[in-house]
Amino acid sequence: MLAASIRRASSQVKRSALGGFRALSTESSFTVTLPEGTYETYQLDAPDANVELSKEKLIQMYKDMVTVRRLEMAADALYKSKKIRGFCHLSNGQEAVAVGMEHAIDRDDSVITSYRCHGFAYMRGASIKAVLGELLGKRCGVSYGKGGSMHMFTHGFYGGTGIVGAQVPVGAGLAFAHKYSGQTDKANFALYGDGASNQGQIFESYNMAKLWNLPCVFICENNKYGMGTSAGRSSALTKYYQRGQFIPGLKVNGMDVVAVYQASKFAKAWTTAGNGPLVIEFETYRYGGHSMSDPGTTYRTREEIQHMRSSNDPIAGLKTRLINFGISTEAELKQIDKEIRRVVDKEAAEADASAPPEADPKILFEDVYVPGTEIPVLRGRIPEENWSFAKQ
Ligand SMILES: Cc1ncc(C[n+]2csc(CCOP(=O)(O)OP(=O)(O)O)c2C)c(N)n1
Ligand SMILES: [Mg+2]
Repeated sequence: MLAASIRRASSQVKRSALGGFRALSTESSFTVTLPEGTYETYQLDAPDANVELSKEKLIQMYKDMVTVRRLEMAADALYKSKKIRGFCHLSNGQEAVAVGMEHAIDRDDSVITSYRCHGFAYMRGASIKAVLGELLGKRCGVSYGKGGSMHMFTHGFYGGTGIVGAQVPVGAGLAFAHKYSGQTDKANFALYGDGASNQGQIFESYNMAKLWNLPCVFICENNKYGMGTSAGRSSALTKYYQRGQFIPGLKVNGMDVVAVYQASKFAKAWTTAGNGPLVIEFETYRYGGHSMSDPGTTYRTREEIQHMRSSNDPIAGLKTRLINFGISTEAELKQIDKEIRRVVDKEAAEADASAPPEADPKILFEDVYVPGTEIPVLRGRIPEENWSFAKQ
């Protein structure tokens, strides 16, 4: 996978889409050639294996993946010190998906995913402090400390969904909203796991999205396990990119951030060109257990995890590329790692020191309705708990 070549593009001459020739102009522009085996297709022509990227973008992708990993490591430590409680699902190993995708799409595209959402929330614009603050149940959290690990939202990011698969029809609905409101250059990216992929609602969403030609990219993050169940034990067909039947599909090496970037860019262009939905399978791997209560080693071997870490790690993969092609030195990348660690530690400490939400019922009823659209009274469990918006 790391055999991909990055060639300095300054001296390169390339055929443009118009059929003429153009020299890539800047010294800092690179063409990454993705290795064979990066893609598998279903009723689709594969995206270009040559990916043009600036040096700055490649370095930013590296910084973003390191940040997401550090963020998850900080969450892990805070959980183990019992400052974070409840559900918490980390994405160590899967960073290339959130990072590569965000670099390829626009802020006004919509994204919705499962509970393994911290990296997406960060990439969609939530600060490190806001993500960790949310996990800590603090007022500075991205959902004001009321959502926790699975319920984070920012502009263009619709969660963070605890119910397996439930985000997929909502994603199709968001795609419908893009189309209905005439946002012809916007698409929805609806992510779900291999464990969600056999649910009826996934296929119902496929059907409606195809029927109505919606700009929806269905993305199966296949990390090989749904809790402790391996994909082959739950799915009659583990080629998740082929499961749209009447929807074309693309399987991508989800441990390669450049491949994820290129596939996401391709998907956005493809679906907003009026071709309807697309199914993508990002083949990836989570290093940790399903959640904090799962050591993650009872249904897979330590050797398997070690092998994925040492031969497929998305951060190490990009690091090798950056070094091999003279974009950064090992020492520069080490310095970046150190600085990111410092920033994450600082924001974690700030989030930890922040105040919890005020112990006042009004906090509970905030953000239930868009201001100005509230119903007069919201019923509580008992009449004494009824909340009158009208009286506020
Ligand atoms: C409707 C529903 N059924 C069961 C669960 C319990 N549950 C939580 S995560 C999970 C496995 C999902 O695996 P996958 O979709 O592969 O996502 P991953 O955890 O691998 O990211 C299950 C069964 C749930 N949250 N919602
Ligand atoms: Mg899974």
